[in-house]
Amino acid sequence: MVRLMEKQGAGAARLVLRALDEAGGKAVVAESLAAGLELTPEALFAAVRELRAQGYEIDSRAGQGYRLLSAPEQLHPEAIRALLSTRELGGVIHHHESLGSTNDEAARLAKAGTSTGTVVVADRQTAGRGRRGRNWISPPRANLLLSVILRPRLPPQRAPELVSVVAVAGASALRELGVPATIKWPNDLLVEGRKLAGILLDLSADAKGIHYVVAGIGINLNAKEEDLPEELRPVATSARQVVGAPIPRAKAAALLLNHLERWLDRFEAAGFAPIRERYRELSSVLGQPVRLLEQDRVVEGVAEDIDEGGALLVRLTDGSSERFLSGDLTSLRLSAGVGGGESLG
Ligand code: BT5
Repeated sequence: MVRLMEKQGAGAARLVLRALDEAGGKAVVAESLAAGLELTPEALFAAVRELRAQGYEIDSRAGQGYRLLSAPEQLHPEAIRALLSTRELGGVIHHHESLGSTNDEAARLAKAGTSTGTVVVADRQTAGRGRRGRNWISPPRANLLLSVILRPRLPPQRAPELVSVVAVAGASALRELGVPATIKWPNDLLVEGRKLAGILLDLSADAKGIHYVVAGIGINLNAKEEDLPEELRPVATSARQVVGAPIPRAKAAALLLNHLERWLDRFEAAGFAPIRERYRELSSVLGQPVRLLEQDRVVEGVAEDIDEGGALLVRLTDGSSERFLSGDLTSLRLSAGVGGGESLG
């Protein structure tokens, strides 16, 4: 009885939370939960009440038991803004529980003249986009789905360099969160050869210049392996899987924007050279044998370098060297065969 008494209060709430979290969104019958945790029914009820007061959404239905629906960590604009150290990025933040695509919403806002640096985040996307009609898949409320409106003073043909700026910023933010992310040219962030994040830039420009760029990034923060479709499980990972603890989404969003603004400032002040230098250090493919799919063409060779325009230089098997601005890359050593990278197109 003494042991049961000790487990009341905050300690019991933690135990219940862990058990519900481990159940992975499935209901746990109250009696077995109480018995498994050695709690009295009253202590269990009090623990659930305590968790709800903390903002956990816990569903309870007669006969079915308790089910953890969501954790209190929210992606509210105020939570992100509290952690920002930017001048321009995140000045306005729009948060949506559900959107088709944050990139589409940001493009709509950009077209309507919304200020540079405006951010769109969503808990869930119903039509999340990768490149060339591919999908970006993300379980609700687990990850970061973020787009930001930029209006760089650049000739449109230099816009692909921005993909590298975002990639370097994304990897830097993840590193600050304890995730040793590397870049797979040009727009994937990897850990141990598995895809952790993807970047998608949508550009609106004419011959005179860029109207706007929407820089979108999807980062697997808290997704568990079983949250992803089976075909992605061997090739994808999340920050939580790497560090072994949930990652606060608002903090990740703020870090990303902080790093992005710093790298954009450097890009504006000194051009692509400093970006290129960091990109090369963070690259997971340089020096590696690769297969590159560009439109209908497949080439194999060694990824030699990133040039001063963000293009990949590949030494082909016949000894010649070729420059690629876009394509899907597979590292023949890492064998992380998820849709590789492509610049704007
Ligand atoms: C990308 O395309 O990697 C760019 C993804 C950009 C997503 C963000 S989320 C916020 C913003 N709003 C949007 O609508 N999009 C952006 P690509 O290189 O084409 O890779 C797509 C491929 O990655 C898919 O075909 C899958 O194989 C794989 N994939 C999809 N979801 C994934 C995930 N959660 N984790 C790892 N790989 C994934």
